[in-house]
Amino acid sequence: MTEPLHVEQAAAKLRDADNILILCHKNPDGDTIGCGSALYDALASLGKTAAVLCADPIPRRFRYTQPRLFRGEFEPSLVVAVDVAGLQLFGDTGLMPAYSRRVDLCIDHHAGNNGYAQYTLLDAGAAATAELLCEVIEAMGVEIDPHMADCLYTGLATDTGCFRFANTTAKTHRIAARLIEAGARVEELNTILFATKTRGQMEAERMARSHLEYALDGSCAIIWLDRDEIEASQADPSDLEELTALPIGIEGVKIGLTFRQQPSGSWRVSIRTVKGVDAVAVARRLGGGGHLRAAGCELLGTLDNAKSAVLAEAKAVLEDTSCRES
Ligand SMILES: [Mn+2]
Repeated sequence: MTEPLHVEQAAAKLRDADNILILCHKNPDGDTIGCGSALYDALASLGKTAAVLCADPIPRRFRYTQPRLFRGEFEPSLVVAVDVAGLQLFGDTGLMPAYSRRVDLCIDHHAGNNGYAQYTLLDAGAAATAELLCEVIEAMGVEIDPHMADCLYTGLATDTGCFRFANTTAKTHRIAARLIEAGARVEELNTILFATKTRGQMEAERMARSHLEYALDGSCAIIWLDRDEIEASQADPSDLEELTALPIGIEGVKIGLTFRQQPSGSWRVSIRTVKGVDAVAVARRLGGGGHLRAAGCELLGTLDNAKSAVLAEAKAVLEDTSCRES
């Protein structure tokens, strides 16, 4: 069982420690990387030795966060995880397995966090771990400098889809305002994060759009990319995540499905839904999971079989939804 902490207690643990290792989740996003980099800076400003460890490379678009990466140069006395909801999300490459089983402190905002750390600071109402970490850093007595502000803003902006998703609260905006006052480069960051695509990403999008099809009387839209196309696009795997916003963005569509073939040949399915339609319910009986409006699963076999299996679940969920509405 993990022991829950509040912000001041988590800040005290960090202030009292030295040789601190910060762990991010695999397939790193802007929140985990932004938090890792900002926490490193905050600890370094207090004269502490610290470093960041992630099982996967840092995506190019986040390279400005410049996390100081761990290469085994010190023996950690405190291991802190940021934005990691469960042990399975650490990944198992490189040095990670040696540390992911002994996490002392977890700072997170996922309601499903399974309490793997000795101590946990969890606020499921926070839009991003960055929202929570901003308060922890201030409670540590550290003044947020412009680079920390950039990193924390990256976490807030990416987890809220640039302050558009339902998780965005008045507090999210108040924290963002503090970060802007501390020097976050809002225009530059939003251009990098939301208005720029790599050529690989554009190429993948072109191919995925060419496969667009509708099902279930137009209430469902599907795009897909097979392995050959993904490789031909030369897109970074993390760049393909944005494709999942395309089918659900079409007027009248209630369930958007994106099928991506994995190196093993299986199909990774991303399920996005409009408000009132439960994405997890579509994924659950296929062995997947996720959030209310964004879920996923992975299926073996041919694309046609995978599509039929998901569409059968989607149909059941839509029928169930319309029953409840009428
Ligand atoms: Mn997050």
